[in-house]
Amino acid sequence: MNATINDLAEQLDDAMRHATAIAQITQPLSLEQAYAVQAAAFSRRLARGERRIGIKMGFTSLAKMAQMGIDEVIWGRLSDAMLVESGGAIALARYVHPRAEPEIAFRLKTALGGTVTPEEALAAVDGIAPALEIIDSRYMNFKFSLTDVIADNSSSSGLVVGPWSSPATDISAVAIRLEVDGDVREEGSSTAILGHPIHSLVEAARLAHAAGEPLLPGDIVLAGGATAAVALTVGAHVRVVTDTIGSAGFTVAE
Ligand code: OOG
Ligand code: MG
Repeated sequence: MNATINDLAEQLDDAMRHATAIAQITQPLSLEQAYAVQAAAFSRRLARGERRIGIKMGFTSLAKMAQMGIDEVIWGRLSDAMLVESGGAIALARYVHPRAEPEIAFRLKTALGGTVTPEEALAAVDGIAPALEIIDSRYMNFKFSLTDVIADNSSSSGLVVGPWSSPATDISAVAIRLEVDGDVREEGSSTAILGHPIHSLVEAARLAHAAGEPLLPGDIVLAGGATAAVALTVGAHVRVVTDTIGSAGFTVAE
């Protein structure tokens, strides 16, 4: 018998809470059903007292598409429990097999939803920051199909946000490095994110609106990894370093 949307949501939520990997979903899911599983799993977090703080975009760069073998833009939901203070630490044991990737974050001052131009999207922004996303697939070996990863909140597990810059800042070609213990592990540019990160916000506005959850004032939108992600190990000091909008980082504890 096929598992229901709620069963799948419970399995993924349990895998997340217990940091234990599960098998990929065997039954075919439509994109709509996969997002319904994601929404149901996120509702369980909200029922435990977590608060929605925005959304993350995925597979908005060729580097990420190539690393994971998926070339469709996806999104996931962010909660306050996923926020890690810049300079703070995470406990590796709370994740299955976490990775980090360097991103650009937008913070909104006004609601945004539906079909918008890049100019309209930018007019809703009150801050732009360098960020790290901590991704952690709840599936064994970090292997998944498009619908698997969507159901699993697009692997979203944490975010670290650096200093906020003015929305007037030129982010068309920000040099972005991912460093571990001071060594450059990945290098890229904000241009890698759909040609310009604002295009990711345009997509976010469209997708969130289509899901009946338009972006709200105060929301954070992660534009997607500019480079491939790196696996986290105990003791690692992970940083996103940019040439023009600062840096952010965290440490991996046991
Ligand atoms: C899926 C999430 C992709 C990004 O920034 O492209 C993503 C994954 O790689 O596990 O967050
Ligand atoms: Mg990401």
